[in-house]
Amino acid sequence: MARRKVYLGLGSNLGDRHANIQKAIQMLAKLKGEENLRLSSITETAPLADMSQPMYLNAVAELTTGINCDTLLTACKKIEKILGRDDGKKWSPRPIDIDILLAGDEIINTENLTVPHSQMHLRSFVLSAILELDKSLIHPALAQPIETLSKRLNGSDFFLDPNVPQLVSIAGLIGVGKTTLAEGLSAVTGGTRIHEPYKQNPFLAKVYNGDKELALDSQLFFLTQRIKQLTGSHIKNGQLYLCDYISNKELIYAKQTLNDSQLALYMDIYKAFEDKPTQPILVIYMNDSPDRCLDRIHKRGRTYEHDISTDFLSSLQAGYNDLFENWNKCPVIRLDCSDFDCTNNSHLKKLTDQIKAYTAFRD
Ligand code: PH2
Ligand code: MG
Ligand code: MG
Repeated sequence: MARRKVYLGLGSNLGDRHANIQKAIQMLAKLKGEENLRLSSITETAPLADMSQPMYLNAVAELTTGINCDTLLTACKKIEKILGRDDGKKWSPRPIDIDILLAGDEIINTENLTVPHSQMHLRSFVLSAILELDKSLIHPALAQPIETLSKRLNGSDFFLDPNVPQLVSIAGLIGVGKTTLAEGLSAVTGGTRIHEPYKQNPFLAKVYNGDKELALDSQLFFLTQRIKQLTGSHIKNGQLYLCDYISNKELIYAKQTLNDSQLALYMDIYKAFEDKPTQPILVIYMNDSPDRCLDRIHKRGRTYEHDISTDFLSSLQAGYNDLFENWNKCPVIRLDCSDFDCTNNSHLKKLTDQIKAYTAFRD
């Protein structure tokens, strides 16, 4: 077949880890027709999934080769064996693991082999090593630049865990379309919707109308509802949920709406319950300008929302941007809503394909 660039992931967490990687590289360089092998820097990483394992060294190698992926996989397995790997249980400590990450724009889904690697987009150490070798690569299955995939992780590493609730939370300004998106995604995926109960909040309209005394009550109502909706036996491991808010937004709103003494009390209560609600495994952060959000707010015509200002929305947006600037709890897909239509089925299907890559949900 035609020569193309193949990226291999190397990982070692047993024996002389550096020597193992060097020996694997020497053997890979001797593969037939291979001339231009390049290696990324080698980084030490914490073991994913099983934290009791020793630390890993990880790196990525770039090969320019015409060897097809089946043959290459056999060659990699042979090298793993020569370097002392036994075929023990999945994800056990090993002198060397060699995975095919990318092979040109090939997409392979067979019993033995998935290319691109099924979890590479969840690992910052893999994506940054690839970017060291080539900044311009596109992930052919996800149809996204590796650089975009890397930004979604903000430097952290994740793995798909089917044994937690598959909670996808949608974040973004009032009027950006979070509820419409949750509904659309739920229709496409069959996932369960979780909706912010703003209508049931008896204080909200009064607070919007300027009653600052009730701002704390309104915040406490939402906080209580978040915990009720996102804890308890109705939230099941492995099930897909599409939630039209992210619990952490409460702090952003609290800082906007509460006075100092209200905020101090609120913070104490918030902190005591912070880790109670189920955490999202993926966030979709919807982005649009405050002006376009304000347009939608006026169109939907909830009377109490009538006096929301662009300034208020801009402050909220700054709060959200701060939140996600340092977010490392799960991947964040940034959705530019100037060219996304939450009611367009082909837009929703494309986004669903991205979501599937970050959750253990399968249809
Ligand atoms: N590989 C795994 C499982 N966990 N963790 C780190 N840090 N690096 C790896 O290469 C790795 C892992 C399965 O191959
Ligand atoms: Mg591996
Ligand atoms: Mg492997």
